[in-house]
Amino acid sequence: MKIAFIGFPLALGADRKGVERAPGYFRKAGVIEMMSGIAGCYDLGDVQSAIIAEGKHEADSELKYLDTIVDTAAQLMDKVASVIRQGYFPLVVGGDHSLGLGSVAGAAIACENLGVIWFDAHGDFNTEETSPSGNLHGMPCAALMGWCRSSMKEVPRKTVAPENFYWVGTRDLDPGEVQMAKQNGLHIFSAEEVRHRGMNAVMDDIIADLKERNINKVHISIDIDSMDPRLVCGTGTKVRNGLWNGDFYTFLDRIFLTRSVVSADLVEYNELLDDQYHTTATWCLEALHYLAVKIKGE
Ligand SMILES: [Mn+2]
Repeated sequence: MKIAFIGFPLALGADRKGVERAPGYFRKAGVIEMMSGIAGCYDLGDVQSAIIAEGKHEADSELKYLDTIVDTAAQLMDKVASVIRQGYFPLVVGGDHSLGLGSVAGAAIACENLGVIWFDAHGDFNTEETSPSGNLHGMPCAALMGWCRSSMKEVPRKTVAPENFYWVGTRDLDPGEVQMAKQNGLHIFSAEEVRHRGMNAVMDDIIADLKERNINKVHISIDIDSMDPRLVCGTGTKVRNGLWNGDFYTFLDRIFLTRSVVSADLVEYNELLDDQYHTTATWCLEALHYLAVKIKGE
């Protein structure tokens, strides 16, 4: 399948500058040419909001940059849905993880009974009530499941059932999230579980569950903070004891073997936090390279 590259140069959901530079950084590094050579790739440019984020707090006093993020995510949703319907593979490059609200919602419009794998150190399913920071990149999954009350809930025209979500690499849930996860029986495969059982065993479980639920379309949302900070330092919310490259590439091999992956995100690369050798940028470029190889086979 051919790739449609979509940039989402927004850092407002993380409320920390740097991640908005990533789509431009990767383009300059030649990512479009590289992907064109592997799978075929169209650069659809960047999604940008017409709403200027002047104040931190807009419609909802607790939620930072809500209006701008909701507007941008809604545009991304339409783009992702139409790209999938035209037979291309949307690869959305952030930017912060609030973009998941738009990309997952778009994939859910285009695909019946969508499954979502949220590959991340965090849960990102805080609601307005449980968010400790008011940063929207910690809330997209809650909005997608229909748990939010702010205008975030208006973006997904179709919600995704909580049982269709799978979290992998999780190791930093906020107290409210721990409670919600228990109450709703969310499928959470922590980094610790991956370490103890191995990624292959975890993927056996996920793939069996997808089959059982008749889910044959899957969106994968990759937050680079899923990885161990010793490997990936150029990101804003690092958490110790993360995943390793073997885990990551096994995950991609196994999920693409199901031939069900329809769209993907790669988010939270922050050039300003990278080391002098740009180790994290290199990690991302290699990940994008491998994704292109896998997408080609879809
Ligand atoms: Mn995230």
